[in-house]
Amino acid sequence: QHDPNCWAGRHVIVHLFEWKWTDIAAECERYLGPKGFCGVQVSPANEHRVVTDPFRPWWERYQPVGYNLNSRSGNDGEFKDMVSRCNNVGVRIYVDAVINHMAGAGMSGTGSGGSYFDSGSALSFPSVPFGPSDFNCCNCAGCSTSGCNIENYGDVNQVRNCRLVGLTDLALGNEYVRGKVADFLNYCIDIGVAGFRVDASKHMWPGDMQNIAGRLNNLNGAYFNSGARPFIFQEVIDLGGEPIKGTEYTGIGRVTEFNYGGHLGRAFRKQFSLSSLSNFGEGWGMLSSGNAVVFIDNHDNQRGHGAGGADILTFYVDKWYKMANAFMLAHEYGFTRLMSSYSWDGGPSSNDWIGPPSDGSGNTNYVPINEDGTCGDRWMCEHRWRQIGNMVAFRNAVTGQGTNDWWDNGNNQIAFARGNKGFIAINNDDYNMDEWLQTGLPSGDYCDVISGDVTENGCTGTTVSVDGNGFASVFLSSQSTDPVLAIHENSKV
Ligand code: LM2
Ligand code: CA
Repeated sequence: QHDPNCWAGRHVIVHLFEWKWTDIAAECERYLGPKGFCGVQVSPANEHRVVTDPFRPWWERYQPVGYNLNSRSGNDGEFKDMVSRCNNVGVRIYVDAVINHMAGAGMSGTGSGGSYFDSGSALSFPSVPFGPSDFNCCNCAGCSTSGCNIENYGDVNQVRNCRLVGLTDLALGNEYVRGKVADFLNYCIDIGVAGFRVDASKHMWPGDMQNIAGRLNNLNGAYFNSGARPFIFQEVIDLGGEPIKGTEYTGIGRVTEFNYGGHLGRAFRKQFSLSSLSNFGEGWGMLSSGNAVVFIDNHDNQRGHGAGGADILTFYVDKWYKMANAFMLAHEYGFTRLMSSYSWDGGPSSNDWIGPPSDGSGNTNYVPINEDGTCGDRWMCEHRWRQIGNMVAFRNAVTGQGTNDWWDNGNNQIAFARGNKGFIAINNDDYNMDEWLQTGLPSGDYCDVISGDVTENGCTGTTVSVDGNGFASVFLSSQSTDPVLAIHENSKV
């Protein structure tokens, strides 16, 4: 199902990567709700392996041990409290559903919820329970590689029936497995979640996913309209060149459009000019807008995991990152997701495994909020950067409007309007932008939400005067740390 079930007028979600449930609940109440966010993608909520070598990497959460809600982010009670508190302030929760596989093969131990598992030949996960017959066979007709692993992305059967990086691959064609997975997702739905980011969707047959989606309950009537269905967005990395296409999954729900962040990364890195973005979107061979979830970076490609990472912009290149996120939130295409990260030693190109800020035992730290609204410890909180967070209200204001009055200088200076609701200008050239441009907006004084905030005392940044014909003077110095200007109907002062 393609509708994210947002509160009316809300259109942006944020991935609070590795945050604890208690912190997310607080963030909904103190920031996300007031700023008009639609929702939060949370890290996997179910029991997972506790990996000690390397020490407590973030990726341990992509190795399920069971479907109880005891994870590094908190326990079942904390999860329920978060879902209710977030829903109460109009912020939805989307769970990262890891259902293609269980833990990496050849391990045994105790998971984050205390459950025993053995992913060796016993293939035993008693917490669910899953046993050997619940996994895809290997060295068999289904998966013919000798090591049971995916070796060739050109072979559809391998990609879906063999093991992704050694992760024990569930037989999602089996009635029993489908039932257990659906029970897990329904448990989350009944608590009040609004939908799922479906991990590793490329590695599951669309028919299996369709079957499981059909087993899902309607959303919880305490928070959602009666009959509302869970939002499903599927993680399929389709950069072309492989037989599996994102469009195989669009009948079930939305699909992550990985080309989007790649294109914008290359554009802002000046591999081609911003002016060529005038027809950005479906014309670029990407999914249709209603099928796409778009983002500048995600937890994988910001650290070189997954595919297509080289051109991706992250908080490590903050100037371009802010510019690209502003473009994304101003632009019509797709359903938008922001990334909220933590920094790590050696980043961005080394120590890609390092887990969230934590104590010596690997317990995740809470997220301290500084006086100025930024976050402490190593939490980056890109979603709280003024230049990004303020664009959420821009997108909420302009959603439903077309794009008009596109202007560019043939190079890296662009501007466009969204109906009569919002206007943005961006200068990525190394000379100033100084133009008299049509904003589409009614006459008045508007606060540029990139350089400042609208407060009771007016605008703390640049005020832009729009004349009776909709024109305004736009000056963006190439020396500015934020060569972007954005005004919208709700930033009128
Ligand atoms: C995803 N989407 O499809 C996630 O976004 C991605 O982060 C997950 O991989 C992947 N699919 C599987 O859920 C991550 C990480 C891998 C890591 C796995 C499992 O990118 O590096 O693999 O989670 O934790 C790790 C080791 C790998 C090892 C594997 C199995 O890095 O070397 O392979 O565990 O033990 C033998
Ligand atoms: Ca599979």
